[in-house]
Amino acid sequence: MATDVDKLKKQKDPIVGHKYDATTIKVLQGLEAVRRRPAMYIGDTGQRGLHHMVYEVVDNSVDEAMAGFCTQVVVEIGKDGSITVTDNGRGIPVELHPEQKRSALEVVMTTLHAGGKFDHESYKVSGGLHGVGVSVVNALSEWCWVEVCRDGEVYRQEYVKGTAKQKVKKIGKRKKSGTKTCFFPDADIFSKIEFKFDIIASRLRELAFLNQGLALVLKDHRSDKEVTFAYKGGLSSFIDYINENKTAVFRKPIHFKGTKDGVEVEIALQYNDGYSESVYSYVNNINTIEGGTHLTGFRTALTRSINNYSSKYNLVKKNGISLVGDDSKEGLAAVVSVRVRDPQFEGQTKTKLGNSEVRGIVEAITNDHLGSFLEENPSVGKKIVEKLVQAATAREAARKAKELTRRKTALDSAALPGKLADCSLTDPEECELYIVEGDSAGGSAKQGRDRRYQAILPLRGKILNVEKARIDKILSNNEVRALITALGCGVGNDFEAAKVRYHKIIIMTDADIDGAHIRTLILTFFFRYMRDLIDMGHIYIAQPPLFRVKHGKTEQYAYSDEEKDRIVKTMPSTGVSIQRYKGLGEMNPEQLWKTTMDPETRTLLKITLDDAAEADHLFSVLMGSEIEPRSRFIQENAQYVRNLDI
Ligand code: 0RA
Repeated sequence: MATDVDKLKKQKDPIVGHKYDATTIKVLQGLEAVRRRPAMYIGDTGQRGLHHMVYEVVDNSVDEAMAGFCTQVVVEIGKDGSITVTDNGRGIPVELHPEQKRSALEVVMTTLHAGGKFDHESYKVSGGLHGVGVSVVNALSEWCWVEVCRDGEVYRQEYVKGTAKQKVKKIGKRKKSGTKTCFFPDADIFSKIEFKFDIIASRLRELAFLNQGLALVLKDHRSDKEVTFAYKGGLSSFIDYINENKTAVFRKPIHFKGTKDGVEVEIALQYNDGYSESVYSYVNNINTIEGGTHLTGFRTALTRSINNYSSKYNLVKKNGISLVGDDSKEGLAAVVSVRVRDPQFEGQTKTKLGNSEVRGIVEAITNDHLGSFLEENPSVGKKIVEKLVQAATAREAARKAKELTRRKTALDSAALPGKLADCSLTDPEECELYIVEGDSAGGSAKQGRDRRYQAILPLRGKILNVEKARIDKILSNNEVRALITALGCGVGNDFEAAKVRYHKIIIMTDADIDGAHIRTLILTFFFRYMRDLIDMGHIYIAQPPLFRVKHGKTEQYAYSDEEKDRIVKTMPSTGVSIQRYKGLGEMNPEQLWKTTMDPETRTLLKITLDDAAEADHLFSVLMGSEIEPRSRFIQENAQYVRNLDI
């Protein structure tokens, strides 16, 4: 296949309409590299990468806001499926770039890592997926245009697959400054071009929390949906959102900011009466899923401040209990956001902050603020200590419960649960575990499976709602215990994802409300207690068919209403029978194998978590104890719930 450079060489009059010189070649080589290996720049060419294109453009406007020059960013999904991002910042500079002899705008849009004076270089991240630059978006777009309002003029330039169609043109006058970027991703690069409102919305919401006062608007012209995210409270609002469905231990989140050696630190936290922790950390607006030095600094200081406070006022000894680091996690909702000039990212997914100096800075700022906060707000201090003493007491009870279960049935793989029909192979890589709703479907699955590599664990009825119970109670639930034992990777402090006995863990429930509920319960359990299994891509959802369409001897299965209609249309109108499956139990073992379990023909949905804070909120609303927000949420977000529930 001819590259753009090759094509250009063959043409007397280059497509860009510019002089064909060294700069042009370099630019085209850069863009060509991006188009040849898009995944290196935006992660992948599926849904994730597609949406990353939007984030990349939005991030540039948010950077302008961070610099103090922009208050609003509007993202529009066009009827044609394009994306337009408009901000009211200073506008990308358009003057001639001294070395490149081209407009700065053109340099920013067409050269990789243009950087420097005309880009927001300061907080940019090298090597990561963020901050690769808007030129990458341009290179991966079928078409793109930018309009810049500066000094009373409107400038415009258009591009095709990353190359400028002509020089920057003046096209009109306008007093207010700003930048508008519109692009349509290239169908040669992306597998499917369909932007999802909910995915973009949750990133904009997150950015609005992280950038106090900045308004981010999302308009969908396909459906006329529109939302504005703007939070006066910033991280405090983020905490309110996380704790929306929970009962806070004290009313207002603790919220503080500080700067040291050029590192800006902002933290908000609050305790709720739940048992799990929801802690999110960010570096330059990027979610550091694997944590890092900023989070370590925060945790150390949190435990230290509370311990100092409780020992100074003798709040713990009275109860004959001592607090350890883990106790300060129970019911903790916290967001730690730092801005670092030259962040180093480490870890498997390059989302772990490595800069060692940040640890001490966050620790010092947290000690300082939390120390004086507790002194000045003794009633809050007392409530926190009470909460943590409860946690310590439960920790002791859990230890006893775990010991008990270990003695009775052993939570390790030595004694597998009686209901488990294990597979004969033992290499986890090859093995699958089907978690099946109900004994009867479990029976069909056992008969229908390939017993060499497929194991079946039937769960009877609903498993315990882990959002409402502490670990000791969860561990005494038979269904949960059978699951933990079958998986073989332990739980809580003993959890080790690497020990899991199956690399595909497939949840197979009925296609009805109960099935959806059970599926969510199981997913919640994985999310709260075996999160790594989700992150490592081990958790799947089986897709049983909804219909069987039969005509004479031919029978076909449909997985959606539309598919059923399509199949029916291909058949003569007489003698067609349609069976709607209400449960897995209505299929015989052979049908279950053919439609849902045979790797050759089945469809599995892999559970991924791009936005843990959003998932956390969703799980807590769906499974938490407050009924009112749950029903309101389900009404308002039926679409999104379906997405998550899949
Ligand atoms: C650097 C300098 C200046 C503006 C920007 C970057 C800028 C970039 C983007 C990208 C999207 N929106 C943006 N808004 C502004 C201007 C420097 C000056 O005017 O003195």
